[in-house]
Amino acid sequence: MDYANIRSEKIERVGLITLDRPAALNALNDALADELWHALDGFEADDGIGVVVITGSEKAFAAGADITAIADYGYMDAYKGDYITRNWERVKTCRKPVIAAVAGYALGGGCELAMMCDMIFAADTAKFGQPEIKLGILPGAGGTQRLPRAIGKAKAMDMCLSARMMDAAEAERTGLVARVFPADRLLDETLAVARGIAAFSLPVLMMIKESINRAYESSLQEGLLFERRTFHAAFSLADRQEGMKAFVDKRPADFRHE
Ligand code: DAK
Repeated sequence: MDYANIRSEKIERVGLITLDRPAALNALNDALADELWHALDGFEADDGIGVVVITGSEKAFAAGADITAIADYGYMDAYKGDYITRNWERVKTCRKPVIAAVAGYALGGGCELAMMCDMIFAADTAKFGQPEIKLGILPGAGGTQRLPRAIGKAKAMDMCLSARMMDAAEAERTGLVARVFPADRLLDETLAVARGIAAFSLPVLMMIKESINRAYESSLQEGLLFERRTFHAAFSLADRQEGMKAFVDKRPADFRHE
């Protein structure tokens, strides 16, 4: 597939996807969503990839859904066309870790896309917001659900009701963002972290991701049981033997992702 709205590349064991619609501040339309889906499918199927990074430009991660594309939508266009659900949410089902590297605007669907990722690294220029209220709609790709889980009810209400933006420092303080870097270092720093993570055992990374996500979907007891069973399963891995043997031998582990 030739991409017109994203760029996709492999950097060692990291799959890097760059949203690339600069004229519209990476506003998310169907074509971009289809390409993102395709690129994620490819990285998911590729044993040589351990982590995916999604980034945008210096000015915008993504300024939201493409408003010009949906301005004339009626209910039936959205409902029958299964708008958002049809092609936006592949990142949510990705089993490998996905990091959003956000500089500039992450608004509306852009903020929601970043929140679908497993963690967000931000440039000190990043601005997060759910300004849909200004357009006469509400967040529709998870904003009202993921934002309160990330930053609590009070701040989520404030952002969604008032349409105000949150800067990188506040986003880190409130837990929306995992790390903040100077804007000119964002991608290098993110890729360095991603490379480090990707060197660990892929099946264990996937188990950790699945276990942490369980914390949002189950009671503490059920989550702990899931974690324990998964932990037991990890003892079947060659990588588990290698990791412990390497520690005993006082050498770096050489994980084979099996
Ligand atoms: N859509 C389309 N074009 C956009 C855009 C967007 N979201 N954001 C920016 N652009 C375009 C601008 O129109 C402009 O194009 P030209 O005039 O040059 O042709 C170009 O990008 C540069 O933007 P500005 O000239 O406005 O740049 P500024 O630096 O002055 O301002 C800004 C940057 C990000 C503050 C401003 O562009 C802005 O406020 N943009 C809109 C942000 C926004 O409202 N985002 C939320 C979009 S609504 C649904 C589920 C989810 C959603 C919808 C439905 N269902 C389940 C049904 C999601 C909705 C949203 O995300």
